[in-house]
Amino acid sequence: MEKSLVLIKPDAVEKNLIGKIINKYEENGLKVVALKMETISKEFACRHYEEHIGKSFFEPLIIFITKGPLCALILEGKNAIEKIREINGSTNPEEAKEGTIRKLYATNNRENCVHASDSIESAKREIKLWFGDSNL
Ligand code: 3AN
Repeated sequence: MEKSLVLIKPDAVEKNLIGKIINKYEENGLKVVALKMETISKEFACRHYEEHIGKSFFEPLIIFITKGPLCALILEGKNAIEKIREINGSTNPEEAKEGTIRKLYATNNRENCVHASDSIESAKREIKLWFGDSNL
């Protein structure tokens, strides 16, 4: 069993897509084991996206991710990290496969509805950051 940190980003919350997105994960056998809704601070957003500090898209990314409420979840399942990234689709919705969340609902490569941990190491770091040690 593996755990991953997923964010349903402010664009998706704004478009009333929380239910549809969680349904995609659940119907693929993933279990929601923690969930909360929050508007995060710029400081917290910088910690979440620390690997992107200095990149050209960093500043607008921080403005976007802090602009309204988002939904943070821990999902658990077999091969969860890889499975969730397949369900989400490519960062750029134009390149995302048919049926993926980003193909269905994303606007562009910034406003792309969802985030998911990309490795076991980043899942551990992100779960600890968002939900604390006891949820690892
Ligand atoms: P992913 O979320 O698909 O793993 P990352 O980790 O490379 O993508 O990027 C983190 C976030 O930064 C993306 N989800 C997206 O919102 C934003 N982002 C990535 N690349 C770009 C880009 N070229 N232009 C604008 N925003 C980007």
